[in-house]
Amino acid sequence: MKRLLLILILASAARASTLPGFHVQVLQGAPGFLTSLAVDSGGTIYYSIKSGDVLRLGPAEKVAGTPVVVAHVATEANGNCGLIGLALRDDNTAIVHYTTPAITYDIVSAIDLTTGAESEIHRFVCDKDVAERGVSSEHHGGNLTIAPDGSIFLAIGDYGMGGLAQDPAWNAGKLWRILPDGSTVQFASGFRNPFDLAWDAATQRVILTDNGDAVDDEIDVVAEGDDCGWPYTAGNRPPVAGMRPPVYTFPVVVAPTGMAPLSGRNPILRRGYLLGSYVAKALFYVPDVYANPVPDPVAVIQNESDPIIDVAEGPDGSVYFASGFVIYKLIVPASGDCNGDGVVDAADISALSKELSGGPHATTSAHASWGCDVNGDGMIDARDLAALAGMVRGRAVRR
Ligand SMILES: [Ca+2]
Ligand SMILES: [Ca+2]
Ligand SMILES: [Ca+2]
Ligand SMILES: [Ca+2]
Repeated sequence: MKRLLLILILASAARASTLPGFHVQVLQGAPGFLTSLAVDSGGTIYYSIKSGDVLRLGPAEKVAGTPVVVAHVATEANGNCGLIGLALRDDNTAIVHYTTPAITYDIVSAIDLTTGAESEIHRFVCDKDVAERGVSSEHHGGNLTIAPDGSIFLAIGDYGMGGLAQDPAWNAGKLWRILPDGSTVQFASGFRNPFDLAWDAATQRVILTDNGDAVDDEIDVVAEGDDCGWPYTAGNRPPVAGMRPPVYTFPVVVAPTGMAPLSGRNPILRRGYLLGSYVAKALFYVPDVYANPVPDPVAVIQNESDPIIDVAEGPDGSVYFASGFVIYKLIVPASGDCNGDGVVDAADISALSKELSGGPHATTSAHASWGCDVNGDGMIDARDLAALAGMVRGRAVRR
């Protein structure tokens, strides 16, 4: 049975297509529907399962054995509800977001990863008029992110009732900041269903994706006090005065899921963001959300057999992502491996010369592998050729 499961997992990974030189390595299957993924400073993976378990998976470099359940929260998997978000505050504390079984509250709790003990931080009432009544399982947002000052950011979707996103009396359709003292601030409003977010401390902005109801999946750069427009406008629909338009609207429905900011530690995916997608079953790379216009996200992986739910960067720059059922590592091309065959040698010099025959261009529009960007500055140009020649000569001398 175990062997059959492994074969099925390997077979499904093999169906995905990646850009040249990128590879996908299966780490392990998840014992339930995975909703979020995080990596601690030692490379240990933590993840959440919709039905309420928080699991630990050894240092990712030597994954072995079975994942360990470190905690369970009182929730029920139901539609968009259950244990729907997890982030690490430090190596011993996860912050989780889940709904109560009757969908009466969205709860944010701290989980002690050694003892499994839960301490509630805040509960957002769902139906503000009659708490016991609860609300629909649609659109409760999901993942959280933690700012360097200890603030927790999370979004709660509109529960499938657009008007609530504009009603200041309801928690729905809002982006929340929970300060380290436990107080809450409504950071922004006008959202439909943002599943994940990141905090950019340098610009004091929240970067998030909002799932549209038509062809209007968005990337938003959100400042405190913004109204991001839902349900009065969305995507490329006419702007509404005073409402913050998205910085990017996907031209097709992708249903964005988890996202990860890149720290500069990965040799190829250095800056910007990685985004998962439910419908496109793709992992997108977004190099710069501040560019005007924001360039089209590039699918590093697409046609996965299952939706991609979350993505995270490890302490050494390794990228991990997960479908609802399997955790993977993304292997990027080595710097200098321009033809994407896994080695850096003289053949890459000819591949890079050929790549450059049409002139310098962005790494994201490489015909060959992104490893052609030898110095990792986002452009493939003559400086990369000089750097590669130096690398290949250096290796020949060492031999
Ligand atoms: Ca919007
Ligand atoms: Ca996430
Ligand atoms: Ca090569
Ligand atoms: Ca370059």
